[in-house]
Amino acid sequence: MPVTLPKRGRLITLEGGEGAGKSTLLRGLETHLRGQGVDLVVTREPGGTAVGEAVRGVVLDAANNELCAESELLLMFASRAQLVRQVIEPSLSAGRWVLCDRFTDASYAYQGGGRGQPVERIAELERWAALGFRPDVTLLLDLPVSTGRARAAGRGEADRIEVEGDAFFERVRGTYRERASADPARFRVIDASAAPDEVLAQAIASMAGLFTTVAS
Ligand code: Z5A
Repeated sequence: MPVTLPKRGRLITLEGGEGAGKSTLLRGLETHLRGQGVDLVVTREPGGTAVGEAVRGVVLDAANNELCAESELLLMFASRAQLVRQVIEPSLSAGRWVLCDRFTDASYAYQGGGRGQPVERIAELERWAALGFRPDVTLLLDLPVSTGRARAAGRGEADRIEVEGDAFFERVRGTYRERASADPARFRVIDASAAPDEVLAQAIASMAGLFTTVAS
């Protein structure tokens, strides 16, 4: 069935804890959205630009265990500042849609909830470095920490953040859920413990409203 696409593109982000199934869902959504005629840019954080990918290498390298929480937060926003200016803003202005694996909510969840960095400092960085960009829709893949960690365990060596304990990931999950409750117009909470096909179906159903939006 033909759909109406808005003139300005839409920013859709995927969030969730470790092993939540974001990469799996991203592949399914990409196929679905392209099938709907959406001109789509798929990207990720940290990363998505040459500078951002270099930053990703630094923040995830388990050998960098001396990296302090403040540097970690600033590096996430250094990557984001590049992505917003080089990829997100130009794409949306050109009417392209952007599907991004993680965005600023991850900084609130991991650096705020997980590491205890002050929320007001993250909010200031969001306004300044990320130009206040907020996604049109954020799909939060929610599942128990133990389930996600069990899925991720089979993947080989843990990165610098994955070595954290369950208490860290419980705080991350709690922060995501609080943010979703506080902004139900933007967040769609998906039961990520369901089978992959069902997770994709939930995500597609939750985004139906985006297509019927009249050009703006
Ligand atoms: N980070 C941060 O701290 N602050 C920030 O601002 C940003 C990021 C932007 C890298 O993120 C790290 O950066 C991340 C947060 C931090 N650290 N941690 N931990 P990432 O998104 O690139 O990496 P990740 O969080 O480690 O994602 P992941 O573990 O790769 O998970 P995923 O992409 O959500 O899952 P997946 O690869 O699709 O699936 C994992 C496994 O489960 C795989 O074997 C699948 O086949 C399986 N799977 C997937 N879906 C299902 C379902 N539905 N049922 C059963 N099995 C499934």
